[in-house]
Amino acid sequence: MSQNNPDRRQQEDELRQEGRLPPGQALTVKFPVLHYGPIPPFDPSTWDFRIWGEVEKERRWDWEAFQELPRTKLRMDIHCVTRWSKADTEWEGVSLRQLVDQGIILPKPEASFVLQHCEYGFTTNLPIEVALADNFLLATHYDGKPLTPEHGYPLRGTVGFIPGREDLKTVYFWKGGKWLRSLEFMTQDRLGFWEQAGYHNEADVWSEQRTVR
Ligand SMILES: Nc1nc2c(c(=O)[nH]1)N[C@H]1C(S)=C(S)[C@@H](COP(=O)(O)O)O[C@H]1N2
Ligand SMILES: [Mo]
Repeated sequence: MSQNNPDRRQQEDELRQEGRLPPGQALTVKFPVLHYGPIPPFDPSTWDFRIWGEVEKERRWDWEAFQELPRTKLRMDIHCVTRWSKADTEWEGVSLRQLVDQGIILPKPEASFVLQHCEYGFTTNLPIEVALADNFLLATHYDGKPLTPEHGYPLRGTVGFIPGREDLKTVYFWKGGKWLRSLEFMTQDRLGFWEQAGYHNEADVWSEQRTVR
């Protein structure tokens, strides 16, 4: 579909009228792929997911055990700093909030930031209150199907805007790490990969916190 097709324009106008299109963004009906470096292979026999750092007890799940964690569905609008937005994206996976609520993860009281660690050393950081909000998910599925390799299979962080939830901070989509392998809870903030490259640490979509230079 071309970016100028009339359906897309109409959807974009509707979204804007509903107050769901942040400044400087355009609606896309595609799902662009954006990342640095190659797509990592997945081997379920060696894959694991870990929680570590400022937690009462570090946790580790292999691929099989990870499937047993409580699951959640989440519908959001996602906003990429490169100015495309995608409405009503459907995700499924594990809610960090729920893992904490159920005592499966116990952050220490002094834990204030969460760093997503991905394959090949990619990282991205969030304040703990953003990582524990309803609009952040450890996603295994998109649109009812397992993630495709280029979108982060088997696991990625995902973050976006839930219509009506203006109370939640909404950050650009780069704050969702593809090929996610662990979460490090931290007392101090540490910049992730794109944040070190000059992307804005806060990344609020409504105030266009895109870059710092
Ligand atoms: N591991 C990894 N995750 C990443 C990135 C990356 O370079 N490596 N780029 C981020 C950026 S800049 C964006 S915009 C989104 C894009 O996700 P998509 O390719 O599924 O659209 O992934 C984010 N997650
Ligand atoms: Mo991006």
